Amino acid sequence: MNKVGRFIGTTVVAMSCFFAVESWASAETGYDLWLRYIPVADTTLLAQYRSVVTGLLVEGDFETSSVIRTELITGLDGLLNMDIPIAGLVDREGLVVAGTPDSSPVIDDLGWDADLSSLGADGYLIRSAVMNGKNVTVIASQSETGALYGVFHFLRLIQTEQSIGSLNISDKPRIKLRMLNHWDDLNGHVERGYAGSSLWQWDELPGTLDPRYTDYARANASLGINGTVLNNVNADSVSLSTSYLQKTAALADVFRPYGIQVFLTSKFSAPIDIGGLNTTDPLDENVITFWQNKADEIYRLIPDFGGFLIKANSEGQPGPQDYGRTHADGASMLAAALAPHGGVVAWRAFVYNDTGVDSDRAKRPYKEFIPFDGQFATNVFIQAKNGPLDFQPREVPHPLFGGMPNTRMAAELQITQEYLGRSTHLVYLAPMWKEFLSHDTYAKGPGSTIDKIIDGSVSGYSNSMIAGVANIGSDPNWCGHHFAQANWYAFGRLAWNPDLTSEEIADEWIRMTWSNDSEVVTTLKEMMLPSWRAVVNYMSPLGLHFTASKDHYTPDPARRNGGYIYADSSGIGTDRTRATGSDAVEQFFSPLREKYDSIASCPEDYLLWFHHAGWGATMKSGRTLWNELCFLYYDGVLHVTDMKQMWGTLQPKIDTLRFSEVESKLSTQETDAIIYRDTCVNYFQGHSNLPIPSSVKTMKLKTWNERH
Ligand code: BDP
Repeated sequence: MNKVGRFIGTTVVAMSCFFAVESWASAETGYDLWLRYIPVADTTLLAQYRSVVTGLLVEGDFETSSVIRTELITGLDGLLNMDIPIAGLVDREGLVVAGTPDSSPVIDDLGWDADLSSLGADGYLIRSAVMNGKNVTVIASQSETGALYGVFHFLRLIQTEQSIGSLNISDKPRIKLRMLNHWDDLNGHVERGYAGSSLWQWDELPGTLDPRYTDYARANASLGINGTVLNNVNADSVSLSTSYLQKTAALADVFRPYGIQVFLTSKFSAPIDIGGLNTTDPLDENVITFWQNKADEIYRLIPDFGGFLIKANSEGQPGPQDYGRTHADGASMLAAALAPHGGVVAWRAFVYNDTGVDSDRAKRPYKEFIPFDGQFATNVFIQAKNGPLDFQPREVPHPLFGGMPNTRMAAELQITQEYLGRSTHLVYLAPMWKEFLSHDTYAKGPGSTIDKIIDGSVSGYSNSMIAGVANIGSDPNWCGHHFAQANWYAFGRLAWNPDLTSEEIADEWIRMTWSNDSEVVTTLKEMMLPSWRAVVNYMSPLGLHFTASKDHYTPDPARRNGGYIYADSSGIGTDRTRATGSDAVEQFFSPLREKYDSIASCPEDYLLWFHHAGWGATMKSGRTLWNELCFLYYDGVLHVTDMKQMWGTLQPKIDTLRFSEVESKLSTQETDAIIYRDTCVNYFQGHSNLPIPSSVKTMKLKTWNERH
């Protein structure tokens, strides 16, 4: 049994005999994620690693020191396929020494304090060094959590078969709060969850702690994720009742040694729902007192509680506007209750009530929030989705990023594939997030990219936050689709370092999750890297949006033709131009505003987001718009067929269960992608009255790179 077998889900461990667990583990269910720690396959490298690593020295008796020790033992025993001895002092060549100057006298003796302090609490150094005349590898940080991050980095080097002979690595996160948002209801249902039920067993808490909580924390810590919102943004006030806070405190105790803070959503009407008041007006004295008392109670139970995530006056949720107050009034009141304890408020900007704000929904969040720029307390983040609508397969970046220079802006990305094929379609989301993070808003001139807005550097803020709506559930493989794990992974890695490329992240993830075999690595990259473009193409290319039915999975372009698609006999797309449309372009800074406004300069990926373009318009490829649309829909499906074939070639190199599970998902994806394509193309054809070009129908299966 591989070493990580001991982390296998409790329920199964509890219910099964040893052999059942053994076969489940050896069948590789995907439970181990990217932390499989199987022996290094390359024997030359294995010998080298064994000569560099001969033992461990982890001083310190903090809870996190013990996590570090366990992780290093589990990881190195597994990867090097030997029992790694634990040393009490530097007594031989080849020790791995991990910790902080505070917890480890030998690290303290190195005198690295200046270097460590420049890396902040979460940053770390990994260096090959000499101690007492012996060659050692030191993983050091100012904080135990930072040292744990360094340990995961070190293990990753071995997992991905890199050299560890002469290391001089320093790393630190760009963004301070790297959060998962769980949209989990208290009854176990996960809103937009496609991987089973919630991980949190509220009925059993606080008495029973599913060891899966520890594995969850461990996986997150391996990526540097340091915060988790446990419950749904469509909140239930019961989560703030004393008995539920005790349950949350038990989870916080499990997560703390892994450097993870817990947060909760709170319903704005909690003072009425559980406080016995008849108002929730944020300026009402009793309401203010309710929240202060609630905050005091929470911090008595959870001293490092992170804060609240709030969805207010959105999709029927209560909020300050119900009392004629503003987002700033609501957020400030909650922020004041949390401030004495060091907590923060993430106030969501996902609002689109049509109360005379604007007839174009895409313009509403911006118009609703812009007036309050500069009015939010320093412990408030405005958390906006990547685009102004709602996690569409591709969105134009949200104009609020850059639009609110005097506000701490947090980005909300969606890891769960609500509109992107749920856990059925293989879609690697890093390229989408990279497009968003590297988008230049021009807010303060060129270079005002969204990653620099979120990390606080554009406005000079030290506090910063990024959130990902989790795709995690109780399924054995956590995410429903083995490849959906890559999106959890990619989110965490980008939250730590937005400069990493999609390819670098895919490379790491593939090597750790599947194999270091070069054919596997190359093939899986060819599958994954274009997969987001492919799904955009077979669902809603060229800036189309809201082509899905109410279930957000099956196609139904007719449903929102009136509101967002606007296909008619003259053309297709939403007119958001200045002269003839909703003028959504004015929410962007120059030169983007002009670029988007003109059909000639608008990027084709956003064309139908901003323009109602004629069917005969000429595209960069030389095709007409109609022909291009058909090409893209067919092209998207071809990539899925291509992925199926590529996956098939890897059968001899992939473990049985995971191979067949992915194979079956790819077949469904292909069937459903064809349905999506045909439904959309046929519907649009009813408006264009043009034939689907035969060249498109007979396009040959070639790899993505050859077709483009
Ligand atoms: C939409 C989801 C809905 C969420 C909402 C939100 O369909 O389930 O509650 O976003 O973000 O995308 O609040």
